[in-house]
Amino acid sequence: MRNFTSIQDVDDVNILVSEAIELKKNPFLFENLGKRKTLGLIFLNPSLRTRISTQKAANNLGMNTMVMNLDKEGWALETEDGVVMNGHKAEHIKEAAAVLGQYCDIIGIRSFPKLENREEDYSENILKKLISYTGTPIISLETATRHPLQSLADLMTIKELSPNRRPKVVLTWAPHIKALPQAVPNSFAEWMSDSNVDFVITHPEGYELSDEFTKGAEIIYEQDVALQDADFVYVKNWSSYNNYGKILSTDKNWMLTNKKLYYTGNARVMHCLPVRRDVELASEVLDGQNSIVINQANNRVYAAQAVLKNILENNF
Ligand code: SN0
Repeated sequence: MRNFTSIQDVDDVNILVSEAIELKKNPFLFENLGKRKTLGLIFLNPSLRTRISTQKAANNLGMNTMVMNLDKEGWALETEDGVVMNGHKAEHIKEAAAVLGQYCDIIGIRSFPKLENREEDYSENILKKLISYTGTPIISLETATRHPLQSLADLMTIKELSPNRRPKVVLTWAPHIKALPQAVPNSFAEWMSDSNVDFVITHPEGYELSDEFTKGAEIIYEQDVALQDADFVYVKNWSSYNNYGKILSTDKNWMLTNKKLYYTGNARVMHCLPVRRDVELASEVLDGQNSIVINQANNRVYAAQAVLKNILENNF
């Protein structure tokens, strides 16, 4: 593949997941593959796991990495075309991207949605302009609509810990105090719909995700019913897609507790992190035997490494 911005960029998802599982066993097998190649990681929003796991993945392949928190340390970026730049924005994305393309062989970009204008966010303007103007392969580090490195790590985690049958995977909405992007649940739904799992989504009415991502998923509004016999429960908050960017519910009954976990088939509990304890997910669950969130975060390294390996092998 050339870019990694969604599951559609991947030739064979099963091979990519198997590769990530193999790299976890032997992370330094391809330690010279990325020699003298530079990965640039551009952040327009905060990050812990994505930033560190992707750097570690690149290091394991012998690459150099450069990280820039462009929102704080760069010039204010103009991303629209045809604007007379007489305001506070000093640099156009056209030049910024082209220059970064001179210094880097592969570029990763994190760019959250503003959650104000759905058309604008879902147009993925920044991602598309980077693909056009850098001339390098581009990796999404979570953009407005998707977080594919997270979804690959999630699928890898499910594959590692699955019972010897088709597992039931439930994505459940959770309460939050802030309006969060739909990127993680969109992406998770997209990857699950394409996998050998029974996939159920549960959320309060009004929190339907775009059906572009949820095709093939069963949607159940009663959380207790949805959780029945689940093997994996993925907990995540998101803001409304239809009533775009709005918080429609803060109902505490949607927080996953040990009592709710009882309805499942002793399910493993997943969350992409960061998680707000006792708002989204009860501490008793996070600290209990069923939580696999730390292993899930560890798998981010090998998911990123499998993606970088594939891009290095196919483009240089
Ligand atoms: C991001 C999101 O897309 O939901 C990143 C997840 C990988 N999460 C947040 O922004 C959480 C912010 C908060 O204040 O809890």
